[in-house]
Amino acid sequence: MQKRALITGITGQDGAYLAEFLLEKGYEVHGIKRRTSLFNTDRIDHIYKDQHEDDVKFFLHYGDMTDSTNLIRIIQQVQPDEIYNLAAQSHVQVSFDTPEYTANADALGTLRILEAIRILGLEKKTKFYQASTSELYGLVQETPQKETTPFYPRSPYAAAKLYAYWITVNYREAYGMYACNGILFNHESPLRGETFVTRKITRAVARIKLGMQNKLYLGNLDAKRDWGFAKDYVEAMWLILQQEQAEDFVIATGQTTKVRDFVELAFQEIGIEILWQGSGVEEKGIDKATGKVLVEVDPRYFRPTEVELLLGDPSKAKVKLGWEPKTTLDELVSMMVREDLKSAERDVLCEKNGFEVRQYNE
Ligand code: NDP
Ligand code: GDR
Repeated sequence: MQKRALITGITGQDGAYLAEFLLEKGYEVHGIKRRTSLFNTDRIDHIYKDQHEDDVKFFLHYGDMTDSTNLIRIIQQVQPDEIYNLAAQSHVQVSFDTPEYTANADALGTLRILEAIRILGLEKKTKFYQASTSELYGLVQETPQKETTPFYPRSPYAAAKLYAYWITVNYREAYGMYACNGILFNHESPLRGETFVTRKITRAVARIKLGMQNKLYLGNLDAKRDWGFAKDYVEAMWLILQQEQAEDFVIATGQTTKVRDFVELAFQEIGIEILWQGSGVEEKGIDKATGKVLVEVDPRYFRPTEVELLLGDPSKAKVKLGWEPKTTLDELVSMMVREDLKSAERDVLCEKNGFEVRQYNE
């Protein structure tokens, strides 16, 4: 029988890849999107069909994680076999500026969905996936980090996700629900939001190459992240919901890389070798061939409390889910720079023809 999935956060990076993945598996896919004043469906437009056509398998519903009445109504209407809760205010630095909203959407939003399942009596029908995060480890207590490593959140975002993690565990234990946490380490792609560090770097590299930007300003160059490819990671989300027992899993590559090394890899893609000069806020990344300063540190991007090192141990996922990452960091960087070069080329064409292009570079 055809399964029905409901994805919150369908317009985000992971929502788009997961929707594609589930449609390929033959699912009927429903997604919740927010009402915005401009279209926010760029990442899923290619899978959206006019609802009047035959054999439509992909549906969008207006909704918001802060509105329980709306979540209950959508879940009642869809009667999903699986819910993937990906919606969140997902930017760590922004969570310091909007801590209450972040807690509302990310922590209480998760509770609202779990309660909706319970209120509607769907505990035995609907499986629940929670998008948990390596940010839970924060000030790390053990390296590499695995399912049993203690948490120490370092941001309003991580503290909100901590609540979401535990309320998921609690509903599993209290009500026998099939509810799981995927503790996913950073995963990136050409669809990554432009203000996360990897995409900010690859986009800047492409724009510098085409003469549309002079410099890239970054914060902490020494932070280390375990970066994987988002498309590989959505498969793990699905696998987590296909097990006999509901359990929590770390999903990671098992490799960690400094932001500065990611910068070097991205510039290598366009044939530029970066040399580093100075230290701390004075540090600069210089083009070895021309001596031009291409990277500078801007303390605006420093966080009040930083997560310095993340390195995941995905052994449990390998053994129990048979999951392993397929894409290397080099392949990921190359793919992201290539895609950003294409969009920078489009921007150049637009500018040449008198159309304004977005200059926002945060
Ligand atoms: P994105 O920021 O790309 O997407 C977040 C999605 O949530 C968007 O669709 C956004 O809508 C939606 N959203 C935000 N607030 C609300 C709200 N109040 N009501 C309804 N929808 C809302 O995140 P990712 O795709 O990268 O991440 C998916 C999930 O996984 C998030 O929960 C994130 O915290 C978590 N995570 C991500 C990791 C990563 O490395 N990418 C690692 C570990 C966990 P809109 O498009 O309108 O903004
Ligand atoms: P993160 O991702 O905080 O790990 O959260 P992000 O890419 O924002 O930062 C990674 C590291 O890079 C450092 N950094 C910068 N970050 C940004 N955004 N902009 C900069 O200019 C910059 N310079 C240096 C940061 O300080 C940090 O150490 C992501 C999100 O997707 C979360 O939702 C998810 O839970 C975690 O990954 C796992």
